[in-house]
Amino acid sequence: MNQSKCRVCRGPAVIDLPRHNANFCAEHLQQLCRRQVEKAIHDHDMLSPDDRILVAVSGGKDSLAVWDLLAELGYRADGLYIGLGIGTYSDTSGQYAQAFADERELELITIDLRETYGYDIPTASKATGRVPCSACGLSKRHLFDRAALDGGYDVVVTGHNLDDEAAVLFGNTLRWDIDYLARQLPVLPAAEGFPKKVKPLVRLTERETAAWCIVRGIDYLLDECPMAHGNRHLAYKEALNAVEARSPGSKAAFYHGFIERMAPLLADRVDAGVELHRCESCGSPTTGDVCAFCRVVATASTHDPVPVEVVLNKAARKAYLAQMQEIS
Ligand code: Q46
Ligand code: ZN
Ligand code: ZN
Repeated sequence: MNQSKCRVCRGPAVIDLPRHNANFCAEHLQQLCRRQVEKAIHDHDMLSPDDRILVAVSGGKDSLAVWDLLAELGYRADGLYIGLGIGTYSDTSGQYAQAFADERELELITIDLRETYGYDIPTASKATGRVPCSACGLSKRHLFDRAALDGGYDVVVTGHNLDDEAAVLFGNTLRWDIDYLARQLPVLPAAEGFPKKVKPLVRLTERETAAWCIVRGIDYLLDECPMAHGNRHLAYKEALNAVEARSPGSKAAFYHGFIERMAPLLADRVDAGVELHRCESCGSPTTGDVCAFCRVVATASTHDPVPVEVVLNKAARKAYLAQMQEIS
């Protein structure tokens, strides 16, 4: 950006942040990001210095930024990457995750769905009739929970940022989905069979985490998952960005206002869950006899492999093929 000055040191700025009504140089952008993450951790009692942390790593900017920030702040954090088998997106994202871990000598655990469980996300979607993100979300949740409990980790960290959380909140509010709203918290405490889960980036926007990666020299996968194309979540983000452009700070006020003033009023809905028992097959908590993950494995692992293009909708397929052409 031309000639604008850092609010803190008056040196040349690298980014303007209208919601802070200020510009920042690379050093003071990092200071701002660190402080926002420390504040989120402190205000919501997310982490203790001795915690063993497992970071859900996708190879995108948010998961690498949160891993980098936690390591920098002195936390003991390992990563877990799950190979979802979503065409070239998965191949490339795995390489970014591994390169990041190798460069910083951090421990990255990798689970490949096809190697270990005999299926991938496109096949699971086709075989079970679930939309890809549903098969994917339940697989990831199960495997992160499992890996955290089996590996003796105290907490699972995800890289959800302010834009992600505000978009989900917007969707839940549009539908007045009270049960989802009640559970939309930056910390989910541990429960029988579930590890504690936290989101330390809830005070940073997507643009700020991308800027963190750039000034820290972190290479991350720019492409979105092809399955995300056209989903409602992106439409909510665009709508909130339009409001934010007119009125900087609205996104943060919307999300943090909810967490501070509205979420406490819904607290009694959080525990109003159903009774859980152990899955007959894997022992994880479930409402039925066999958990949803084991049912997906049983159905998808016996199905012929389905290429990613088959389960993309028309617009997503077009975008995916264009992206493949660019790569080759
Ligand atoms: S990876 Fe999986 Fe996301 Fe791709 S299939 Fe959907 S849920 S969009 S975070
Ligand atoms: Zn500065
Ligand atoms: Zn199970």
